[in-house]
Amino acid sequence: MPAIVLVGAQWGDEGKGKATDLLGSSVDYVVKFNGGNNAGHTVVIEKDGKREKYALHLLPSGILSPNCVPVIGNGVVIDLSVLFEELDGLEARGVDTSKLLVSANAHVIPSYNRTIDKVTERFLGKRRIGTTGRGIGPTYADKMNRVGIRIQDLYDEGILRQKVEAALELKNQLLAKIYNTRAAAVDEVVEELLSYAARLAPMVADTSLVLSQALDRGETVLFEAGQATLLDVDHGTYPYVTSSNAVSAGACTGSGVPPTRIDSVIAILKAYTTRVGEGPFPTELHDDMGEFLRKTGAEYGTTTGRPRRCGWMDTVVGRYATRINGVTDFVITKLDVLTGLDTVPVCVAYDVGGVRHDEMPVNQTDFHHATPIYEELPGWWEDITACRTFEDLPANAQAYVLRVEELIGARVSAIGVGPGRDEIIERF
Ligand code: 2SA
Ligand code: GDP
Ligand code: MG
Repeated sequence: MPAIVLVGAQWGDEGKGKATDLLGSSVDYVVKFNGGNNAGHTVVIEKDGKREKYALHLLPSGILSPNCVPVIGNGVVIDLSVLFEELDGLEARGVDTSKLLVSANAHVIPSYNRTIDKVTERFLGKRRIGTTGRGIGPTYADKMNRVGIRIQDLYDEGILRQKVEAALELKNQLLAKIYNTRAAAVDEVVEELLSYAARLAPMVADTSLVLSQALDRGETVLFEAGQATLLDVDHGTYPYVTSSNAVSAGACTGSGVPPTRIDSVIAILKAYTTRVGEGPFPTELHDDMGEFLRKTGAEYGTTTGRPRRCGWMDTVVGRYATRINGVTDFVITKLDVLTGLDTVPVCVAYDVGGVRHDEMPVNQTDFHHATPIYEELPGWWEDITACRTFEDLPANAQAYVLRVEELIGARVSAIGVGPGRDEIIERF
C-alpha cells in the first residue's frame, strides 16, 4: 500500500494525529499537505512506563516516528517562528527532527497576516468565522491573489523585498485606513523573514520530486490532512470553513503527487461529533449530554484551548465523507467516551421543513435548518479501554460500530478505545 491519504471525516479533531502516529512506524514518509499551525494533533506515547503527551501544530505527526521522513508540502502555509519553536520543543525532548523536508513552493505566513486574521474577525463581529487567528485565511487569499511569499523567495532578497512591497501596498491601506491598526513596515517584515533563511536552508527541497522518487522505489508515503472534510473550502460548510482543501484530493495539489498514484484513503471518524468555531452543526447538544461528551472526551482545542461544541454521531456527514474522499477504510475513534449511556442516538437523516434528506442538502441554508432524525441504539456500561479485538467489545458496542458502518457505506477497519498508542482495535 505505497500511497495512503488520511483525512478527517467531520469538523476536525477526530484523532488524526494518533492514527498517523500509529501508521508512522510502518511508513517511510509522512506528508502534511494543507493548512498550517491552525491544526492541533495530540499524540500520547508510552515511554519508560510513563505516558508522554505531544501537541503538534505545524509539523506532521510522523515526526515522532524515528524512521519516517516528515515532509511539509507545497499546499501548507508556514509560520516560520512557529516552525522553529516546535522543532526546538521536540529536540529538547529528545525527538530527532533532522530529516524534515520543506517544499520550496510552500507559502509563508508573514506577521501582517496574523494581524489581519485577528482584526478581520473582530471587524466581522456576529458574522465572524471563529478562526484560530493564526493568519491562515489571509495567507491563502494572498496565494490565490498572487501576492504570496514562498519559501524559495527567502533565498533572493531582491525578489523577497519586491513581493513584500507589493503585498503591503494594498494591505497597509486596509490595516491603517479601515482597521485603524499600525501599518506593517517592509524592512521589518523582510528582516524577520530573512532571519530564518539560513537555518531553514538544509530542509528546503523539491518535495514533489522527492515523493515521486520514493514511490518509484516502492516506499510508503502517508499524506496527513489538517482540519477535515466539512472544513474544506470547497466541500465544507462554506463560509464556516478553513481556507484550504482538507479532503483527500488536496493531498495531490498540496504535494505534487498525482491522483493515479494514490492507493487508499483512510478517514477518521469520531464516535460522536465535535466542532470548534462558528457554523452549522445539526446534531449539536446544548444540554448536560453535550457537557458529558466534552468532559469525558476532553474536548478542548489543542491549538487555542477553546471548548469544542459536542453532539451525536451524524452518519449523513459520514456518508458524505465517504463519497467526497473516496474512503476505503474508516477508523472510529473515542468509542470509549460513549461508555455508560442507556441509549446512543445516531443521526441517520435530516428533516428540513418537513422533507426528509438522506444526503447532505446541496443548499447551505437547508443545512442550517436541518433537524436530525435519530435512531436510538442500546448503550453499554462495561469499560472497553482494555479491549483489543472486536469480539472483546460488549455486544451493544459491536452493534453500534456495525450499524454506523452500514450507514456510512465503507468498512470500519480500526476502533479507538483510549488515547494511548496501543488503545486500538484493528479489524482487517
Ligand atoms: P482557520 O484558523 O482560518 O483555519 O479557521 C477557520 C475554521 O476552521 C476551524 N479550524 C479547526 N477546527 C478544529 N480543529 C482545529 N485545530 C485546533 C485543534 C483548533 C483549536 O486541533 O484543536 O485549538 O482551537 C482547527 N483549525 C481550524 C476553525 O475553528 C474555524 O471554524
Ligand atoms: P486531530 O486534530 O484529528 O489530530 O485530533 P486532536 O489531537 O486535536 O484531538 C483528538 C484527541 O482525542 C486527542 O487528545 C487524542 O489524544 C484523543 N484520542 C484519540 N483517539 C482516542 C480514543 O480512541 N479514545 C480517547 N479517549 N481519546 C482519543
Ligand atoms: Mg486537532
